[in-house]
Amino acid sequence: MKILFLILVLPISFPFVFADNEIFITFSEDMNLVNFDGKWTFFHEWKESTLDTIEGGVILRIAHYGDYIYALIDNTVDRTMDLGLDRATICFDSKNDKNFILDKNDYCFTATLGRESGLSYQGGYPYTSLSNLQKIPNVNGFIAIGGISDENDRYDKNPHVSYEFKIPLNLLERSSKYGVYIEVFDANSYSFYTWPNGIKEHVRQIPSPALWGEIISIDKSMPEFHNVVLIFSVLLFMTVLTKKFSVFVNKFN
Ligand SMILES: [Ca+2]
Ligand SMILES: [Ca+2]
Ligand SMILES: [Ca+2]
Repeated sequence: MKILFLILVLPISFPFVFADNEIFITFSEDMNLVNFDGKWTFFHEWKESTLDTIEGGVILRIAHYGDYIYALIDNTVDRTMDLGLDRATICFDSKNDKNFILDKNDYCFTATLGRESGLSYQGGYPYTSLSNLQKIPNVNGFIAIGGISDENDRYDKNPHVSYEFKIPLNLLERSSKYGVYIEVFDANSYSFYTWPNGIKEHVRQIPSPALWGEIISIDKSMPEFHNVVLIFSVLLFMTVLTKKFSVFVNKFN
């Protein structure tokens, strides 16, 4: 059991230093309880998730559970409900290639205020748009929804625009690190809020992945950690059982 204890504890026991353009993503079973209505619905809903600030007044809560990444983007500064226009986009650079343009394993997902169905885009299409993104069919389990906050919001009780996402990890190829870009748009002020800050140069263009930040599962739990522990525990249990059984058999021989 000592070995299992070390495997469980060592990855999270060393001090880590994060740069400004890094987000630490945590494992949270509570994500299973998220009610996808585009807002912080009840007191505990997003409490067990990582907290980051995208840009003054725009909050990100993010976690992973099972086969999905879960994210809440809370735009407390957008109090104008521009239905069908206010939106938030999260982009992932799978394999963290940091290429100059988005490649085939890079994806963007958009949630729009007032729309229950989100949009999915894939990179690697140089002739489709300025960002070489192509709209693709949504995969099973994907959710991206924009909503209007209420008194349950953790950061501001005044009604404002917020977004919830459920993004399938298998589409992104499971990894402990991705390149990430987040963009939040308020149609009323025609303002973009981005993470990392200040990298958006053209209104219709997603910035180059070379400029994006990174999202990191520091305990490596996002790709496979739980399966490894499970397999190891089963093997350990079998070994102990076999040894006990052989002692028992020897006693009666
Ligand atoms: Ca909710
Ligand atoms: Ca707005
Ligand atoms: Ca990539």
